[in-house]
Amino acid sequence: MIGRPPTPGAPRRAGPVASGRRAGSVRPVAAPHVDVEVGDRTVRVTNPDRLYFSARGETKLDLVRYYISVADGIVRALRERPCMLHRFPDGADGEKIYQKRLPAGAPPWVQTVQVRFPSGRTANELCVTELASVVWAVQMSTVEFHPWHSRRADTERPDELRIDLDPQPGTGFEDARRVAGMVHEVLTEIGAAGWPKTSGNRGLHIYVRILPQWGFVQVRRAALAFAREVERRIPDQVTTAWWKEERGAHVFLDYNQNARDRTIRSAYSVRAAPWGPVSAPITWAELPGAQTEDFTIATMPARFAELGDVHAGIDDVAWSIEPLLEWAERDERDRGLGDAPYPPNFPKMEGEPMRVQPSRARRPTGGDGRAPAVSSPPTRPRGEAGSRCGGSRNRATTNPPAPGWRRVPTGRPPRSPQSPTTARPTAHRDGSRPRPGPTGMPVTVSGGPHNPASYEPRADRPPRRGAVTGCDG
Ligand SMILES: [Mn+2]
Repeated sequence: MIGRPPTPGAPRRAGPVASGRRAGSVRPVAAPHVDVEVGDRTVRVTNPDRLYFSARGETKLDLVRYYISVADGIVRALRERPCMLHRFPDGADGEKIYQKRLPAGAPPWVQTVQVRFPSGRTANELCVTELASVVWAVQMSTVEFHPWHSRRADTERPDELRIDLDPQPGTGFEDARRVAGMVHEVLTEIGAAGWPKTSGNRGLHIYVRILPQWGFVQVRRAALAFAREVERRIPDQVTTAWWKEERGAHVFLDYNQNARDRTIRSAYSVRAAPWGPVSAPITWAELPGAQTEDFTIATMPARFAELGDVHAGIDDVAWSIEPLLEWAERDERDRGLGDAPYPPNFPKMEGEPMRVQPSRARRPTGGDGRAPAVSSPPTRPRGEAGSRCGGSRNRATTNPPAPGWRRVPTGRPPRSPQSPTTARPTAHRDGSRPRPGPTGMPVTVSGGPHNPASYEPRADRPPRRGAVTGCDG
């Protein structure tokens, strides 16, 4: 590096090390920090040589380089969303810290968005508006980025419907690929675009941009109706059963990822595993041949340099979830399919069936001394889509193609390709960027109102160390 002018985004080694080590030490001393230029910001990265990924030996600075190499991709995936951080101060093999609140010591240009918890307390979470705040989060030992599916302009109205494909024991990524093909088919029938990406583990995520006009309860309801439709079509491959004991060797469509405060790994986020897998956006054309292990921090920079962000168009058009809410209504009316269980940390929701594991509910007495539970609530008759065999009963009655989701141009300016090393912030730093959704187009969506009674999970605990992670396939 010495003698070369600093290039934007290129790490600059610190000068001679003035450590407190005794003179005469023969041990090589690592640079205590490097200053990384990101646009017009400078981010100091401490412990740049700390081993983060043991399989190939990438360091913390290599992780910084990775995120810089996919600059506008990671910023697009996180932009203006409350973002939970998974931090690994000792590298990906070490302890995990779940970090909701912005870590202390952030530079003034790092932005936040306030979210509210059931207790009434609030937290300021990281709100990425430019690449430098991603790099700063990595400096704070963040490996994984887990954004909300809503944005700062209205955190209570998601603009992203998440279709989460989790292969269950006995199935794998290839099964998820096949199911994704059916997801694509159903989305195409209703005229909506889905954006597939690998999860970084064994599953796939497919995102749909939606108009931010409905609350979390309704977006989750729409996701459940969509999942049940896919399940009806390929019941031997898909399950929507919340209880693991009922899922069998199927790909689980996790509708609960659309609940409030549920977050999953973003596009371009690394997963904390020794080989540094990445949640990789792919195209539908690539899907049949895609191998999840092909996408790592070692391979993604070249892919991104060649193809750019294959999800670059994701914000261009948003859809109404009305057709899916109609499916939900029809499921309830004609098939007796009501709501499905929420994750355990949620309060009991209106219309939710009894949240008890079916095998426990069948026991004559509960182990906790409570009255014996009945086997099934009226809104969830046996044979519904939540059970393995329920789907096949309804196989012949798939929903007819909807007239098409309403396409609404978002009025965004045309995209311009950016070179990773000269990436500029893709959003206004004052947060004045127009929110996703219609701008200047008459929109006549008469969708359901935001449910004011939307609950919040108990999520305001301090960060846990080494806790067991949630569901991801
Ligand atoms: Mn998953």
